[in-house]
Amino acid sequence: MNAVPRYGVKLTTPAHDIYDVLAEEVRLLGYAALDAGFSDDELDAFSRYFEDARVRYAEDASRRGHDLAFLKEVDAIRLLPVIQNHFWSIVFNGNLHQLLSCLLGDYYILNQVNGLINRGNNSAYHQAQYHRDLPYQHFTSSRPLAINALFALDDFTLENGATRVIPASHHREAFPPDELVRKAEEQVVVKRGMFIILDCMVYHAGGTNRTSVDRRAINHVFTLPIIRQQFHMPTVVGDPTGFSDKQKKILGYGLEELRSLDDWFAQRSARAG
Ligand SMILES: O=C(O)CCC(=O)C(=O)O
Repeated sequence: MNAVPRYGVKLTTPAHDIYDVLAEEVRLLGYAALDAGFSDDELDAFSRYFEDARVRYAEDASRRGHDLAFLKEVDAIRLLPVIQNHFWSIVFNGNLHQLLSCLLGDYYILNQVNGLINRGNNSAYHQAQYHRDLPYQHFTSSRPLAINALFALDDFTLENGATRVIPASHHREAFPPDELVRKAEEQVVVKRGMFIILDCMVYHAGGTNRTSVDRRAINHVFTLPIIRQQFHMPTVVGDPTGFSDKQKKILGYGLEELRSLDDWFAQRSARAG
């Protein structure tokens, strides 16, 4: 293909494959879409597992005496893969991790993973308010600190409330004026089976679902290991048998804070050995 015409350009960002291109799209605009590569049969199965997890999660919460409606938690299934372990194959999707390693390097951890339900018939949806995934933070960084891989379990359409983003807003500290938000916001329409990859500092929100059918998604926040996990994954996952060393590292095994000087010296001697 012919190069894009330009002049006065001495420096360009190299791109060796599609992942380099997508990574630069996330750096520049704050978001990009990535195909996870699942078949229709696999996506149908995820859809059934999700509904199963949704029922079990609500029953379990009620058995423990928690009222999800009172807690404003009806839109979320926290720790979805812990409830239904088929979802680990989305957490550890190969295409996703190829892109994450371009964006976050060779050490990043899973901060949170939630099933999300944007219910139909114009229902209120907690995620429909603009936010950053590192909320309350107002700084910019030269590289991403955290990435949200939002997996579309259903097609995201204009009618069912596809995710809205304010492109490039991760490059600014403050939330833009409302007039600009209305002018600049983009709605990201994707087919089921795609991830929307978001720099966690780009402002984004779900849309209103004007159809009668729920729009379901799974968010996966991955961060540099300097950021505390929402859930301490090694504790909630428990026995890590069945996870590879790389997967255990992503789950945050081996990251525990040191509790004593003896812990410090033990760590030093393991590294020296
Ligand atoms: O439901 C959506 O489209 C947006 C989800 C969201 O805002 C999030 O995962 O932080």
